[in-house]
This record gives sequence, C-alpha cells and structure tokens, in this order.
Amino acid sequence: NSVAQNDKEKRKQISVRGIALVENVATVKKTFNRHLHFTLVKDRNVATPRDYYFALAHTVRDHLVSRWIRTQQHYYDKDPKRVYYLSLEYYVGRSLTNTMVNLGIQSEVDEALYQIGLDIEDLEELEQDAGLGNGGLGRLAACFLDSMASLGLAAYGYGLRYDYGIFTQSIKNGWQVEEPDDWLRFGNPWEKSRPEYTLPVQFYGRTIIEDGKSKWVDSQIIFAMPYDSPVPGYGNNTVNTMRLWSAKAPTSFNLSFFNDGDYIQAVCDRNSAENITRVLYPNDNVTEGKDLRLKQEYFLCAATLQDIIRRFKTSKFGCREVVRHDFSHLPDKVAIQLNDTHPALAIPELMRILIDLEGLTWEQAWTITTQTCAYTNHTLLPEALERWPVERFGVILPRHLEIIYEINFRHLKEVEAKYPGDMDRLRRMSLIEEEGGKRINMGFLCVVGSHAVNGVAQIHSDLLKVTLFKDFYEMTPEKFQNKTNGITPRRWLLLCNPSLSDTIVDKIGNDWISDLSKLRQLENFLDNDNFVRSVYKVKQENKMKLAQYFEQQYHIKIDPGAMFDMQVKRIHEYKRQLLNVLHVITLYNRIRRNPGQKCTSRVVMIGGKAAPGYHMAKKIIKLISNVAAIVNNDPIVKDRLKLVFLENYRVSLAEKIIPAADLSEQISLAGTEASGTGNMKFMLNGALTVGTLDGANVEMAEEVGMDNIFIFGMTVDEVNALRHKGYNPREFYEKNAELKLALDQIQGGFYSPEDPNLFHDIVDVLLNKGDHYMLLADFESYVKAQEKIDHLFNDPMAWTRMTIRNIAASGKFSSDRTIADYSKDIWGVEPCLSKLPAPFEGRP
Ligand code: IMP
Ligand code: B1N
Repeated sequence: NSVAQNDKEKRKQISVRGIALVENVATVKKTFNRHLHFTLVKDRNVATPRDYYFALAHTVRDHLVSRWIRTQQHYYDKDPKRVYYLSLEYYVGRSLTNTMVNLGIQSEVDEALYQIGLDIEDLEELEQDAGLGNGGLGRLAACFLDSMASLGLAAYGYGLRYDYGIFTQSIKNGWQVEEPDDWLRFGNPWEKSRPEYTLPVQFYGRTIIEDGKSKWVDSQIIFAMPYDSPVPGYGNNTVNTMRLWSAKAPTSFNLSFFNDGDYIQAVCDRNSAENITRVLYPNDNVTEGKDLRLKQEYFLCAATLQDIIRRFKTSKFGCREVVRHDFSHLPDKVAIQLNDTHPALAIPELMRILIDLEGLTWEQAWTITTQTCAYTNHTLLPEALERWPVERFGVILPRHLEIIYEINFRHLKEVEAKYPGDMDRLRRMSLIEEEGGKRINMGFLCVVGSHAVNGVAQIHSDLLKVTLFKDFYEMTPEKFQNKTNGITPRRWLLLCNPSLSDTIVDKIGNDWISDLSKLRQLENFLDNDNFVRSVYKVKQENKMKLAQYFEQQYHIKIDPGAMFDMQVKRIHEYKRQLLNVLHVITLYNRIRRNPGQKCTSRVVMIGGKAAPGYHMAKKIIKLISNVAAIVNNDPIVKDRLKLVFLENYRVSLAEKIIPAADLSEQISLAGTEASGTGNMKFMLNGALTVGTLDGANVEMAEEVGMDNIFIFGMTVDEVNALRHKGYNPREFYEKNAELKLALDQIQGGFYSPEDPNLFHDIVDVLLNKGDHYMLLADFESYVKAQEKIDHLFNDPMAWTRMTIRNIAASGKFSSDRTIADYSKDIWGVEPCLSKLPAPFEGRP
C-alpha cells in the first residue's frame, strides 16, 4: 500500500526528528534485544507483537531515566518555586511516540526497528491510551504538563491512578454500550511505583476540643501509594513528574473482624478501601454528588499536600532533614493550581495542616493559604457546579466542615463590613447555600480561598464576572483573570501530522515547535502556488490514509475527494450535535428533492462518548446511527453524502482523524462552551471552522479574521435578548420548511421504522420543552454558513489558502503561551529557556 509506504519514507527523511546516527541506531537495536531477553523474557520465536511493543517502550524509557533523575536533583539544588497542578483528570493518551519526539530520538528508533524488520507504526498501535480523563478538562491538564516541562518549570502534576479509565465505547445496533477500560491489564511501562513513599489519609471520625483546640479523632486510615510517570520536555533534557495516587488498605484494616475471627471477611473487605481509586467518574460537565467521588477528591488533596509540605520542609542541598520551619515563606516556594473545584479541598486541608499540625494561628494560615492557591473555572453550566450536601460532608470530613464554617463566618463578616445591612447579598455570597438542604458551594470556597481566579477563554472569563461570581467580582475584582486555553504543538502537529510539519519546516524552519507564534511567517507564502499545492497535497494524503483506515477497520468506503466534515467531542445537548444532524437531514432531503442536482460531496463524521447515565445523549447517538443507516444506504445519494459515527473517540483516535479534517464543527450555543480545545487542534492542522461566537472560537476569529472562519448564529447578547423576550421554538419550526420537514421526519419515524416512537422525546425537547440550547433559532444561519462552505470547497486553491491563513494564525493557541501567562500572572515563576545538560554531557 503506497500511502503507508510513503508515510514511512517521510518519517525517515524528516530533519526535525533528528538525523539517525549509525552508532545510535546500533545501540537502540542492542538495547531492544536486551529488553526482549531480560525484561520480557522472550526470544524471537515466541515473542508476540505486544512483547515487541514493551521491549520498544523499555528501550525508549531508558533514555528518560538519567534525565529524570538529574532534573529532580537539579530542582533540589536550585530550589526554585515549585508549581503543583492538582487535577482529578489527566487525559494523556499514548506515551511512546511522544517520548521519542520530545527526546529527539524518533529517527534512530525508526531506523533500528526497520533494520530489525518490525513495523514501528504497528507497535505504536498496541499501546493502550492512558484515558484518565473525560474530555477537554483532562486533556488540558496533559497539554499543560507537556508545556510546563518544555518551559523548564519545576512543576508536578498530581492526580489519581484509576484502575479503570474512561470506558470503551462500542456501538451495538446503533446504541452506545460501555465496557470497562482495563488499561493496566498488560502492565504500564511508563510508571514507577513508589511504595516506600506511601502516605496515610484519614476519613470519618469526629472532632473533639482539646486545650481549647479542635482535634480530629477516631478516623479511619487509607494509604495513598504514589506511582510516578515521567513528563519529558521538548528537546531540553528536562523530565518532570506526574505523581498519581493509588488507594491501599492498611494491614490493620478492619482489625475488629480479626478479633471476631472472621479473617476471610476482613481480607475481602480490604477491597472497599481500595475502591477509592478504582474508577474515573465518566461525566463531562456534570457532577455526581456521591460519597465515593468526595472521597476521591479528598484522597488526592490530602496525599498531595503532605507531599508538598514534606518537600517544602526538606528541600535544600542534599539534606533529608527538616530545614524549613517558617511557613510564611510557603507562597514564595509553592504555587498550587486547582483544576476546577474538584480538588477544592486542598484549601481547607492546607488550613488544617497549618493550624492543627503546625500550630499557626488562623490569620497566619489564611494568608499563606490564599497566597498559595489559585483556581481555574472551566464551566458555567449549573449541572456541573459542585455543591456538597453538608450532612454527608460532615460525616466523611468532620474537621473540614468546621474549617469551612469558620472560613464562611469570617468571609461573611468581611462582606457585612463592606456592604452593611445588605442581607440579600450575604445570603447570595454565603459558601453555605440554605435552599433545599444545606450545601457547600465549592466554587465560592475556591474564589474566597485563592488569590487568583481565572476562566479559560476571554468570553468565558468575562461571563464569570457577570454571572456565577458577580458578587465576588464586585468585592475583589483584582482576583479575576483570563487565561485562554491552549494545546501542545508537539502532540497536536509534530507528532500527529508529520507531513504538514515537514511542509512547514521546509518554509520557515523549526522554531515554531517551541514558539508557535512563528507560524505567522507562513503568511509570506500565500502567493506561492507551489507551497499552497503542497499543503493541499498533504491534506489529500492524510484523507486517503484515513479512508484506508476506515476501510480496513470498519469496512466502510468513503471518497477521499469529499469534504471531511467533523464534530468530535463528548455528546452533550449544549454542544448541539443535533443541529449537525438536522443539517445532514436537510442535505439529504435536498438530494431527494433534486436527485440530478450536482452538489459538494461531504462525509460528515460525528464521534464522542455519552455519559452512561445521560439518556438524551445516548438517544442522540442512536439517532445519528439511524440517520446514517438511511442516508448511506439510499442509492439515490451515491457518493454525495455519507454520515459516519466514529466509535470510541479518544486521544489516539483524535491524532488519526484531525489531520484529515477539512471542516471543524464548533457549534455550541453562544455562552455555553467555556473554551473548547478541539477547535484549536483542527485549526492548527489546516481545517476550516464553522462555529458560533462561543469560547475560544471568538479569539480564533480575532486571530484569523472574520473572512477566514465561518461564524454563524446568535451572540451571547442575542441569546439573552431572545430568552428575555420569550423564546418560542415553534415559530422557527413553522417559518422554515426544511427545518419543519426534518423534525417531522424524525417525529414520524422516518429514521426509526423499527419503532416510529423512538425519537419522539428528541423532537419533544426541541418543540415542546423549550429547546433550551436554541438549535431552532440558529438553524437557518447555520445552513447558510454551510452553503458558503460548500461553495468555497469547489475552489481547492482558495480553500487551501484559507486553511494556510488559519494555520498561520493559530500560534496564540499553544499551551506554551498559556503556561507562560499562568507563570507570569499567577504563579510568579520564570520559564527557563536554556537546556539542562544531557546525561552524556556531564554535570553543569
Ligand atoms: P522528591 O521531589 O523529594 O519527591 O524527590 C524526587 C527526587 O529528587 C529524588 O528521587 C532525588 O532524585 C531527588 N532529590 C530528592 N532529595 C534530594 C536532595 O536532597 N538532593 C538532591 N536530589 C534530591
Ligand atoms: O474544560 C475544557 C474547556 O475547553 C471546555 O469548554 C469545558 O467544557 C471543559 C466536571 C468538567 N468544563 N467542565 C468540565 C469535566 C468533568 C467533570 O466531572 C466538569 N469540563 C470542562 C478545558 O478548559
């Protein structure tokens, strides 16, 4: 197969991946064979493809080890301010190729494997995704780790090592079916367990007063065992640590059972303690108020803070003894960034450590805590805001409840001082909500307990100030900031799109890899037809490769000449996959009405997981499957229209499909998507965007210019005005014949002949239940935008020029820029742009 061959040849000749030196290639081959023998304990007669993958992973891992140790020693030596990123999610995906890319050893390893007679791309496919995240929030954390290491920050990612990551999605008869993601089944070559650094975490019990001070007693202990994974920076010999905690029952667990003689029961019950890190909650943009989730959140915070304090106390010149006692310097040495409210308990936990264990006064502890912590908000959706019922919270974390009450008491005193007599404001700003059972508002706790609060795109940060945190913004405006999200250009261009990377390097060199703003230089080549044609050719090749992959994996044939129109993200009503489906149905009806008419061919691809308990999202997947079945099998349509549901969308699948996209669908109702980061990945890989003025789309439009992006639909102000006046979806339904036809077909069972009532609830939500995300109001303008897109696609040179303008304008959306902004405005640390010495270069 010529495309694959072509691609392999490409990988070999690419200069940015380093020239393969003969002696290095020989060393890689030797190391590989040594690992196959000593680590896998296999010879080539019995080795499976997976054995080869593991031998390769260990070979690559060897190159990390010295850099990792030396980076950590360097941090002890220099004692810089450390940055701690706390997140319940890290959506890392695969590590093999990324490690080779960041270490600059891809060419050598490629060549060695080629000489051994193995196909490296086949081996790469055997790596399981590390799927410890749901979507954008978890993937953002992974991009940030890459950027923090690449900018030479003394940074750590702290999280949980779930035994089961985000479920595997399969589609059976059009419905989503979930399977557990047993990602550790064959072992994880990238992690190193550190049982010797295991730490205790307390739960339950009660508080007593002793010597006039509160004390947490009779608690249950569960151990947190750390697993470290290396985070290599790009070409700077820096390797940071991602430390994930795993729950472990103490040997004394359920000792009472031992005393009763029920030894078997006691051992079996150890499982329940270890269930804390069993599984990732599979909700995106929704909270689940379960005890187990609260325990996960506290488990992360309690273990991580002990580690942070331990390192603060001992850090300095080779001593393992306590050298620091003065906690007033903590904010000069430690920055803690909270990835949404999920690790909010870091705030009361730090207060507890400083007061109960270190003996500081409340006032001292509070100054240190607020100066150390900062909070990032990722959503305005009410169903995603964490509000823990006081009752359960008090049972599981009695001391923390006391501390939160005290924080609230003092906070409300300040509110009262600033706004005397404003009782309604006091009620609105209380961390404890009283309506319908007392609840702790974790967002408010984070705002009060942090010195900086940020949103993840300008429009989102602006909205925070007038909606969720309006009163808090009025009281402490200086806390509120924006930090527009970004993506790492290593994984999301260099790694996933080698051909486009090369075409770019050909024109502007390789500085863009660590300074993405350099892509602006591509604007100088817009009149260079040869360059435009080469970018066109790269896209065409990527599309052919994807079409081949679809054919061998799913036995579906798609035409690589058609427009590849993609919407891949979690299935959620606010993201409006249904609006996309209504457009597909409209295109289909146009073909049926006018079978002879020429039109632009499209392959519409929709992919994403639905939370297992989100019935409407699952129904939407079924609708997509059913519409696909009808459209794809109607002989009248031919190659003009195909609809494909992409099963099990995840990081590794994103890397395959995004480079092949022509059109990126970013069509959430304005004001609902905090930022989006998929939008940035498509832009960087030369797709055009059809999107609303929502999240980071707004800034993408600013960077590229309104003429080079297809913006449609209402603005946030127009959405608010329409809601205010009273939104009646039926008006839009009656006015637009194509919209009416599409909805009538769905309602009438045209797409569900097996059960004509199947999709009644979908139509009901749109027509009778108020169409909360206003699909019907935006439909007409969406279809018009799509017509303009169809028209432009027929002029490949004009289309490609526009994609180049998009690539050139995507520099702002590097997570390196995002992290540089956090460093300067929130953490008070300096990126270090010089390399550490490589192991063979000796000590500095
Ligand atoms: P941690 O940051 O304390 O968890 O230690 C991580 C790694 O940093 C250790 O395994 C050592 O490689 C290095 N390290 C820790 N303490 C010291 C020290 O006192 N001097 C030099 N390196 C250290
Ligand atoms: O965070 C991303 C943004 O780009 C997206 O726009 C935003 O939707 C996403 C509770 C969430 N916000 N909130 C969540 C995830 C899991 C959970 O249990 C909420 N995810 C986002 C990165 O900023």
